[in-house]
Amino acid sequence: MKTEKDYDFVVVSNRLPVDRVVPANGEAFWKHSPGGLVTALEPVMRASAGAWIGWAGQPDLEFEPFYSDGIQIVPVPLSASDIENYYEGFSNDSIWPLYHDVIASPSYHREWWESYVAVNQRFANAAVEIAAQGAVVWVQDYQLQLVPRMLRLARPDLTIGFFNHIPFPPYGIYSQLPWRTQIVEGLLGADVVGFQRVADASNFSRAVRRLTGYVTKYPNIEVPAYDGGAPRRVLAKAFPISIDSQSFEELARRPEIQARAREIRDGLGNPKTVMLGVDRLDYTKGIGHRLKAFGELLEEGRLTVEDVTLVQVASPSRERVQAYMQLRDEIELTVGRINGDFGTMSHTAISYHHHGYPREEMVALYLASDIMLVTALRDGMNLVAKEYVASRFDNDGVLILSEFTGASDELRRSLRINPHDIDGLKDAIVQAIDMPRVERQRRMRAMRNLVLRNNVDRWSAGFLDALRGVGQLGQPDDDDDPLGDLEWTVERIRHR
Ligand code: GDG
Repeated sequence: MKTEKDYDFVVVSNRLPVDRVVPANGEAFWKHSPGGLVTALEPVMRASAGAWIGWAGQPDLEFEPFYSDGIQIVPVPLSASDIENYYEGFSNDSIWPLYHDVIASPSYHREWWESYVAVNQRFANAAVEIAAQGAVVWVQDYQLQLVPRMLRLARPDLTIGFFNHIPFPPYGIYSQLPWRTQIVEGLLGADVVGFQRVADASNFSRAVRRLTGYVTKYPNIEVPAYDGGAPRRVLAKAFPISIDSQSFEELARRPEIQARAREIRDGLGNPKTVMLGVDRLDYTKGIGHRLKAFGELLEEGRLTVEDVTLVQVASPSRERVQAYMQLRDEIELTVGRINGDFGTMSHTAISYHHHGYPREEMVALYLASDIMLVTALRDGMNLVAKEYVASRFDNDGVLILSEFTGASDELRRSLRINPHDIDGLKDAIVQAIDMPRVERQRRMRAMRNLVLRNNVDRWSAGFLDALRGVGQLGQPDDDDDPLGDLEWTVERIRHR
């Protein structure tokens, strides 16, 4: 390992990009987990002495830093109590439901908050220890919102970025949070605070104005210096995340994956239409709404199980959090009812899978499906929608996409739906089934152009460019945003 304070580019995220695998009778080893973020950041890491700080995924274990595929990995230990309070508690039972428009009720507990502060400090300290003078530190996501300020206080020489993968809620909702000012101040320690959608960035700016009175002009926020010097300018704007589009297309073009897609359709009894849902089993994903729409279409005889099958992959998630246990029961009860009511000896209505699958199998499923159903009630981006599009090199398939996802800002040629409007959702399903091939292809082609161009490399390059730019810019970044200009003027008058 290099000596301390030697890393020019440091990523800090709750989870490391490696998993520790412990075989039943063998020695534990580290497995690289090839998520989109890792794929996008690997080249940057390799080119510029990079390190990744995060939790290894197992409680009460301490690991020495090590190299994995050219990345310096720096594990941060979490105890069972940290996991209960900081992770399952404050992150996943306070912030997650609050930031997703209180679809489920957030719980607030002071001991969870205390643990969140302590664990954030631990992650910040790890970065303080290894970041070189003037290094770039990029902090990821809602579990670590206090880290930017902690870093700036300890190491004013650093350039600090933060990216929020989930939505940032409107002020009326955000203001519930007992620690709302501390979180906003925590984020404002960064030079660039990135969000998925313009709406998230403007919700954040509004929260800043309301809670701190700092002057904002989208996408800039003027923040007083901690040492009483000249104010800093923080850039808070949208950087919609994407996927490694080319690798999805490349997988989809493999003959063995196409053969597997045909096998999947055969296994389902070759219905005319295969519909697909792929989600972590999470209450934000609107799985119940999609089941309700499908169940009603079968009940009304507008669809039959001989013609249409729904494949639902619900990958296990946060299984120790109460709301997730309850959701699983509800979904599985509904699936059982629909299958019991409408299934025949030869055809099931819903092919339901509570598993995670290898990426190859996911791509085969994308290819095997005529319709992809994304009915999230609120979703930062929704990568599944983009993966479906990237995989369809045949320019076929229809994407039904909730307007409450970040992806719907870009994928305008999908069939955009409001998942709360069950009749509208049912009509969209029928429209997708009946859509002529020419129209399917026209829509898919347009969406593919976009997803292949705006891939995750472009996303990370855009964010890092903005981050490198902040130190040097003399002028505010003037995005063409008339509402922002108006707010800026109003704020100016107020601050006179
Ligand atoms: C958060 C935000 C934002 C799922 N099941 C399997 C599997 N997956 C993969 C999908 C996709 C990823 O997991 C899920 O990404 P999403 O974007 O759909 O949703 P979240 O997990 O909630 O992610 C979200 C994202 O962060 C990125 O910023 O878009 O809004 O909530 O890549 O393919 N992959 C495999 N097997 C599975 O069974 N291999």
